Amino acid sequence: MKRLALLGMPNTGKSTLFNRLTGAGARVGNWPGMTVDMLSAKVLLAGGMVELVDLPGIYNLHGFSDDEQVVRHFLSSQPVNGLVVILDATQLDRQLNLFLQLRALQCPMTLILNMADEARQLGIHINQEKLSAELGCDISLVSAKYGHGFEAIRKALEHLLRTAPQAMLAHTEALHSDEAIEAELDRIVSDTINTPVVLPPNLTRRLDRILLHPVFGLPLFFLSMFALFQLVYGLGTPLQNGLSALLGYFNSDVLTPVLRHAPTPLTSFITDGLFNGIGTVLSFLPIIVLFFVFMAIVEDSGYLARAAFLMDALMARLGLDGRSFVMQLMGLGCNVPALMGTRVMRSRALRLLTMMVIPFSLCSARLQVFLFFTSAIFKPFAAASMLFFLYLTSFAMAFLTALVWRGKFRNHEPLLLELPPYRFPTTRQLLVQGWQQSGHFLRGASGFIVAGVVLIWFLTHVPFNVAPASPATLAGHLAAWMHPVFAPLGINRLLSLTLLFGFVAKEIVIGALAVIYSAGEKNLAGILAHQIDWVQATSFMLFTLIYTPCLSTIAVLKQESKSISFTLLAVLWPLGLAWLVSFVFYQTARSLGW
Ligand SMILES: Nc1nc2c(ncn2[C@@H]2O[C@H](COP(=O)(O)OP(=O)(O)OP(=O)(O)O)[C@@H](O)[C@H]2O)c(=O)[nH]1
Ligand SMILES: [Mg+2]
Repeated sequence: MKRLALLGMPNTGKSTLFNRLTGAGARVGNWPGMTVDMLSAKVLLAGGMVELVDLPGIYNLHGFSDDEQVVRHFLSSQPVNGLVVILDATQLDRQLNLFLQLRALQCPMTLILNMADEARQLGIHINQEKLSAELGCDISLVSAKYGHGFEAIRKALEHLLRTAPQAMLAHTEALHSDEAIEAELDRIVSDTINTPVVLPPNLTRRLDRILLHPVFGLPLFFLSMFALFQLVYGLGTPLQNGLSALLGYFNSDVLTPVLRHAPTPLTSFITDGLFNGIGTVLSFLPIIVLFFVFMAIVEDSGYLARAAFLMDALMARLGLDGRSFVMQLMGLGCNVPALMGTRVMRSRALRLLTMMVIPFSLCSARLQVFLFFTSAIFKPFAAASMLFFLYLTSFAMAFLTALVWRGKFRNHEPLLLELPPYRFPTTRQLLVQGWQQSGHFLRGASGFIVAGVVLIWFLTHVPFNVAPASPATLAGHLAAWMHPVFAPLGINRLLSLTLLFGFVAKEIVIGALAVIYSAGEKNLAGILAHQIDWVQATSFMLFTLIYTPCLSTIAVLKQESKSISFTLLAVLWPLGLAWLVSFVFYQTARSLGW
């Protein structure tokens, strides 16, 4: 199959274009370094299937951060029929440099100038014909986000495929002199691009005057994050209640009548195991979807890059930088992509230290556990405050970790960060991102949840002749064995079992509880409120927050660090910290008579 690769500087809209052309769901965001790995998809061009590859953005061909290596490795190991270079039409004076470097690779190529809408707004005029003649290459001026110019793109790609029948490897070692490129660049830019001397006062500059304010900038940022979370729960909770009521009807009016004549263990397996376990997890879906949609707004607006800028000074004191903070925010969705996002960091020490702190970020899987526990144990106002306290704790643990380990991972690289203009996501983008991310959450969760729920049902129901989840079951023995470790934390036997399963994935925790107590979501909350008090619940939540997020993060930690000893450290340190924090909290609370 023929293959075309999308190449360009970070944040030029490669993934947006890729998604539009192929219908794929690559992550898009107004943040240089959104894509850190290659992604490919097929598209029908000139009557044949063609593989299109979306690559991380690169500033030049000599870069040595891990995402830039991905590109170099791809070019030198995978034959391509042509390169599709995508540049930001508003920054051609800076970006054409990359095109000239790529041209030296002697692959057939076509050039796409994206962000035509922004260029027009800024009053930038590009003489396409002249530029095309100067560069000796087809040029299309498009707007990937709004779908303008796709006819031209398809024609250009088909033309590229016709002129390049043979797939070939790019010569990434090709020699070229940067100085010669600079001189050529200056001449081309002044001949073909007309930029107004005074840029019109645009929205970005006006907004930044407020949002990057030296004093109010940071409080404003935290205030908006706080408002965002309020909105997610405010909108999500009624939806969640609706969904769990629906699931309840399904259980009482469909499942129970259908299973009336089935043997008892089978009924128990299906209703107490599969249905309660999976249904309880499913009822959190509305909140998770909303959460991802709102995060997509934050990511796509460009506010994330501002957060990095605002937090940089503070993070530098911890041995991190502004980007580490942004990765932590991305980790609120899921830690795995956030860990991979650290590939944009060149300094290995900085990268490792950032990877140490990301797993403390309270991801959507843990959020689900806390939503459940706080609403079961606390009154509404206290529940919201508790949740907020857990978010604060997650940042406190991350900062503490950085402080403790910054001596081991010393970083000397200053932060150079581009602040992209503010952009407002289209509804289409929001829907696609919300759908993709939640789909990812569900797919990742579903396998684990079903397997975990089935396993827990067996452990808590075998042998069949004793009461489920009693000390005589397999689960009872396991819990007795773990008891000495968890008793000083006020975590009872059954809860300690869920922690064991939570090590695999936090999505399992609530499903596991539902199976252990043989109860659907509503009843489970009542049972829990009876069995444990708020001190025990808080101790359990603190432990859940701090210890290892899931097996997937461990796998990614290993893959990205390529070091077993680092991975061990990144697993054992939070485990120890979790125990210590819960211990101190529980013992202090009890000694105060709470
Ligand atoms: N105004 C405007 N914004 C666009 C256009 N195309 C993409 N964007 C926005 O530009 C930002 C970056 O888009 P991405 O597709 O993630 O860029 P990328 O080149 O894949 O970035 P990296 O993966 O970081 O290299 C997002 O906020 C997009 O919504 C466009 O034609 N016009
Ligand atoms: Mg991308």
